[in-house]
Amino acid sequence: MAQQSTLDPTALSTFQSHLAASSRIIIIIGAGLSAASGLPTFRSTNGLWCDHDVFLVASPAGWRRDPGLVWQFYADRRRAALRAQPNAAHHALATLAKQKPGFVALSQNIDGLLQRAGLPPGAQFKELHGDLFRLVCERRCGYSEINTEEELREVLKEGGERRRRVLGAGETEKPRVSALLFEGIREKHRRILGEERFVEGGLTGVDAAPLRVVGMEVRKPEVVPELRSGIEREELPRCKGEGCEGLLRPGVVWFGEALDEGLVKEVEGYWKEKVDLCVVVGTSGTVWPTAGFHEEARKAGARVAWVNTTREDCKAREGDWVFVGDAGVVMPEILGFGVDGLERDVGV
Ligand code: BJW
Ligand code: ZN
Repeated sequence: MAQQSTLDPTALSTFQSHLAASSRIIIIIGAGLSAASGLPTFRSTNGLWCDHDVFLVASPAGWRRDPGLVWQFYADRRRAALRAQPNAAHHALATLAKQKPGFVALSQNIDGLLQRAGLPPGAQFKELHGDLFRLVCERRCGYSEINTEEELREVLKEGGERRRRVLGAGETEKPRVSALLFEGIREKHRRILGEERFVEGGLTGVDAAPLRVVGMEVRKPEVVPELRSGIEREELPRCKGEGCEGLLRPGVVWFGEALDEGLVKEVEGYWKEKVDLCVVVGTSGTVWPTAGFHEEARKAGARVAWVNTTREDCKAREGDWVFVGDAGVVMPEILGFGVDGLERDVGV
């Protein structure tokens, strides 16, 4: 039996007419795009991974304290991404990229699923927060490699077992807002203000707020386990740069780290030409600089469409389209492939 659309037919039809007439189309992507492939979004984890605060694990301070734990987190995600398949939304976007030469995708995701859906060679696709399968030197000596092995090291496969052995009863109790978090914030402030203006000390819980996703309801244990994986530095993948003794780390961008400078300049260039349509899909829109891109697109003349399961995450203005639902269902439909997945004319 044919599936029924749940979208407003007028909105769908006006969106599709605009899509057909659009040449420069910018798609802004977040974790919700890959939800239908079974990959959890940051929010859906409730802010926790194995009872650790994900924002601490995915941070420069977390890396300095316990690179083994950070590696375990990313090893889990590498395994999950390798086992996942691109969903109908990835396929619909890859097809749109083939049909519209002015297609640009700006993705916060690091999972590689959109590329695996078959983006055409030369498609404008930017991974703003890096790539789960690129390994870079922690010392930024210039060495990097693409590595898609499922298990990077035996020690990373052991995952939780080893952690549980290390974290004996009574050893896990640490204050909720940890010194580790403050360490990261201190470094960020130091970098933003510069050595001369930076004043040591005086950080409070309020300082932690910008690191969190605004409005995120985080189920937090009263205490968080100390970051201890029990993995020694010597057991982790090493940089192969000549004479370099650094570790390899995931080539991703953590809070407080700068996005690739060249990439940022390229993205700034996108708003200098007319943009016809901007589609914001599956992002809470809370992480900068991406959270500001829809405004830039608007200033460049774009009409904006939102696709999200949560209406409140769509920062829609009058005249925008809002399509509430699973991206895996909504994207193929609005892009003209129908609820039944059949390709239709999208005005190439
Ligand atoms: C569905 C669905 C389904 C669910 N279908 N939808 C300006 C103002 C204030 C603060 C700052 C600022 N500028 C910088 C900052 C600090 C900070 C920041 O933004 N803080 C905020 C929290 C306030 N930003 C940074 O530190 C950035 N660096 C930076 O800006 O440096 C300055 C600089 C810039 C340029 C040049 C030079 C210097 C770096 C940010 C890096 C973020 N890193 C992470 C980890 C990446 C690696 C990894 O993945 O492990 O990126 S954090 C995490 O958040 C990850 C994600 O990519 C990112 C965004 O999350 P996303 O995708 O939105 O996911 P969720 O889970 O939040 O939301 C899911 C959404 O999907 C929800 O809306 C659901 O409803 C929806 N959904 N299922 C459709 N089936
Ligand atoms: Zn190195």
